[in-house]
Amino acid sequence: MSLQLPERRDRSGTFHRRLTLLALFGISLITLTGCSSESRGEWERLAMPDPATVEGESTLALWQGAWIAALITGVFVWGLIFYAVVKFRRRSDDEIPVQTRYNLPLEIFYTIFPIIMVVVFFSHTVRVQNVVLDDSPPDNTITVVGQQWTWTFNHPYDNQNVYVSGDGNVIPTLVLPVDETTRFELRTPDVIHDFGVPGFLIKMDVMPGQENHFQVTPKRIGTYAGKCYELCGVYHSRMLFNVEIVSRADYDTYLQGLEDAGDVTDEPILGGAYANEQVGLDPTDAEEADQ
Ligand SMILES: [Cu+2]
Repeated sequence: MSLQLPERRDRSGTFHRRLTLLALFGISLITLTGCSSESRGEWERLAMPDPATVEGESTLALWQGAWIAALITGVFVWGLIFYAVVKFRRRSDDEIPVQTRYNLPLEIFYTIFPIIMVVVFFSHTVRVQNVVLDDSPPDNTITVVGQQWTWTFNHPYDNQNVYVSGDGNVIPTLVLPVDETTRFELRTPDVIHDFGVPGFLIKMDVMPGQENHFQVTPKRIGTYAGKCYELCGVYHSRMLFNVEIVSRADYDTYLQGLEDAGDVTDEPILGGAYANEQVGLDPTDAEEADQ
């Protein structure tokens, strides 16, 4: 017995030192990361990107609202748990607390309340979905083609189709006019891809044989990054693209530039054999990678 006491004291000393170190580490982490206005914005948006489109604002509001509702519920439930743990902890008298059964008000509460929560979450989700998937006639339509392993963007211009396409080495750029609604018609000749721009807070599957579309209204000029969100195959990681939101005048200049460069067809390029030619990969490379 006499030997155990110093050992115990030692252990609790180490424990306290570790706890202090952990607390210091936590405080310095918060202090070091929580200063810039950029990271403050990230905290406010709960890690969502700053939406670059009008539609993205609704998605962000849904995200924030859902987290706030979940946190309020969490605090309430944690409170009840800690209350029960402390109030009914084991005591020396070893008396079992009153066992509550057939408590009708309590049972009604925990049945009705989750149903109300699900209804509220569901109604807000449907409301935001209607905003994000709004189908009213857009100002512009761009046919987006996902292909193994890049993207082609077809813009109607001058009663023709002008296009830009990436290849194995070049990441294509999707140019969009600001303050105008642009619809993306999503097409693929091969496998399922997923077209998305994190800054737009939306993505959608690009599926063979299915004509998916959505539209966005970019609200500020800038450069963004886009990518394929579906693990579509061996060179999936190459399916990146840039997005440039420009003024109407710059957009017209850009389209004219594509026409002048001869990147013109009668109809939007939808891929197929043409898409595979665009890949820019040595066929033997692709074969090796397949194995
Ligand atoms: Cu893909």
